[in-house]
Amino acid sequence: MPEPHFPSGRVLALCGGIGGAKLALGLYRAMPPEALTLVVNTGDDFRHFGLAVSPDIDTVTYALAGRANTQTGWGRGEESWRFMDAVRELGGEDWFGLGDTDLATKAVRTQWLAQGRRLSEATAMIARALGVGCAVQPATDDPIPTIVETDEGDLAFQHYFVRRRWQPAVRGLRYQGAADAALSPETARALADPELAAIVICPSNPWLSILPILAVPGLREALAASPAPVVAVAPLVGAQAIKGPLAKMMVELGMEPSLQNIADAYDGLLDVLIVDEADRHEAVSGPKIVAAPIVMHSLDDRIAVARAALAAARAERR
Ligand code: FO1
Repeated sequence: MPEPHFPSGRVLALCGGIGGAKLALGLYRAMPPEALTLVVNTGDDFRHFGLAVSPDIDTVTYALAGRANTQTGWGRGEESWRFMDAVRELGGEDWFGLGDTDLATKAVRTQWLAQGRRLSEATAMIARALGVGCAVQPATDDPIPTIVETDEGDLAFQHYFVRRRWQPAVRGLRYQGAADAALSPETARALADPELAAIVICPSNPWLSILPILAVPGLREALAASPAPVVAVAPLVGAQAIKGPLAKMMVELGMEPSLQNIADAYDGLLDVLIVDEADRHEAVSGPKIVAAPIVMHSLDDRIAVARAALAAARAERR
């Protein structure tokens, strides 16, 4: 009988972006969903056409619901684009793609927030409606918009990432409002849960997707104080970002795109860093290094990486 793949007890994972959503789905399929809590980045959130857009929350929710657009990684599959066609015809802003059914998610979230619900509540309602069986939640219900300081000036996150296709050179990042943000009750409870057996940091861009979460007062401290081991999966393979601007951004921030700089970005928080087999001989000081195949193309890849992360956490607990 093979050893169970998850530590008995609860698992809390931090994720954001498209790479993060891949491992989130792997975890969701590798363990009992009711034992999994996904804390998702909201630094990418913004208002567009007056709608409350929470891109990373929707990317993760759609991935777990089996409703994601597998080509782009964001938005819904089986999508139609009549709204965007009409926006273009009217001369409206068409740089951010809102599919017709994805638009419904943004619209109902906007209405529920306007009726006084917290982002956590709206997120849980959408996840439940789409049949997601695990907790999906922001770290805070307060806005923590990421500002990207570039050689073209300060840009709101989506203007940098989508409108300018992450071409401006990054000079710095600010997690605006994070210092005044309060942990959501749901996330505070999940972090304090004595049943917490593993904390997983998904292979997201640390600066864009994980550090905004860690900037919420009390979150980093709770992870450091938790008896549960902290296991991160590297977002770089062989010093190249698998998707998105990570390697480019690291160079612009004056860093070599190395696993050491990824480990250092987490500033002593990691017990284990899982790196790809290709990087098995990479010298990284700080966290314990575990090598495993971490590139995720198929669902089986996602589940295998999740199992590697959970097995690493289980081994660390002994
Ligand atoms: N990313 C893009 O590159 N282009 C888009 O038009 C786009 C639209 C979009 C709509 C809804 C949504 O939930 C996400 C969307 N994203 C789009 C992805 C999103 O901007 C990024 O994935 C995250 O903010 C960063 O990981």
